[in-house]
Amino acid sequence: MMRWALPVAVMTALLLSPMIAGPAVAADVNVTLIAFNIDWHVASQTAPTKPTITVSPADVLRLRIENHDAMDHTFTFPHFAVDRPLVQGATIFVNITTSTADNGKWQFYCNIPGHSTGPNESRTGMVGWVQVGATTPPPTPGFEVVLVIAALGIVAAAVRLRPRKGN
Ligand SMILES: [Cu+2]
Repeated sequence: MMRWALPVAVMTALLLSPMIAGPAVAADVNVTLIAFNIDWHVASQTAPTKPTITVSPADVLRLRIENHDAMDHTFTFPHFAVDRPLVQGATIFVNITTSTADNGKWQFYCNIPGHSTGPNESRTGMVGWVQVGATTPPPTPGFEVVLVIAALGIVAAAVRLRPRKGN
């Protein structure tokens, strides 16, 4: 009886692991976005321009948006239906609740003429992105099947290699 204990434990762990590693719990993601020198920056006005903010589906992105310029901007984010004025010196707060339906990379910008140009989602100038979910698609279900087959193989090998006592 005891010789089954290890293989059964290994099998159980392998079969349960995809469920244990399942979707992450939704989180609040706090980000300070700064308009400075007619560009967006995260956390600091010296941080790189045209930032990408990454969140997981179902996260709530809590944006604190500060305008450090002596001119007006806007925070305009078509995918999430946000278009807020950001006058000089202002700080505004925008909460964006995401879902799996928002998986992808979405562009925000400033809509003051001359600050950004081009069609939505491919503007240039004062722009940034929010990436919802992984940049690469998650493994297909077929991957889990391969894992289970590998697990069965390991179990079979383990059972065969066990020394037979008292047979
Ligand atoms: Cu602007």
